[in-house]
Amino acid sequence: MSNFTINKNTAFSMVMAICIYAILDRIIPPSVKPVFNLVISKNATGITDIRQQRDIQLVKKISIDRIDLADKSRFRHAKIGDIGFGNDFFVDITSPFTVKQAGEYIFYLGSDDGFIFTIDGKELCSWANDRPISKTPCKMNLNIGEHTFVLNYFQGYGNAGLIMSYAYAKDGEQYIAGVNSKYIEF
Ligand SMILES: [Ca+2]
Repeated sequence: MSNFTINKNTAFSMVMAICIYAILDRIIPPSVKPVFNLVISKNATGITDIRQQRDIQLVKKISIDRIDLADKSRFRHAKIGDIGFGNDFFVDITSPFTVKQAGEYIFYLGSDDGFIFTIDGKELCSWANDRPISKTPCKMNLNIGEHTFVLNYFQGYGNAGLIMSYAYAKDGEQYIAGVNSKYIEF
């Protein structure tokens, strides 16, 4: 016979503790470092072009640590979960960043569906319509100091996703937007 016994009260307390943990785990959203502020807007009509007239029904705002939102073929953060609206929504991100080494940079915009990428008011690249997730490289020479990028994105229907990374052209190593390096800080 074991000396270790669990009376009814202890067992009840343990079950309660597990239940409370499970409930809290479900109701408290996981938090990530708030680096980028996303404005996610549900459109009332189908979206087929990033530049089409918007007819916004509903807006939500969420902060995330990195632009790595293509989990399970959804507009989804690996830790926070689904953050889009399913179909027909726009996402707008405006963010400052600091360049630490002058030179040519390549920004890789992976999107399903379309996007427009702008730095310091200059539109660098875009994909107007729908597509399966694909990467578009966008190059720009940047001076040391503060800059601002704007990323506009839309999801029409079906699969969705958005990933942004960057590289210092001479180096070539790619970093996800939100990951600081010796080249850029967000
Ligand atoms: Ca899509």
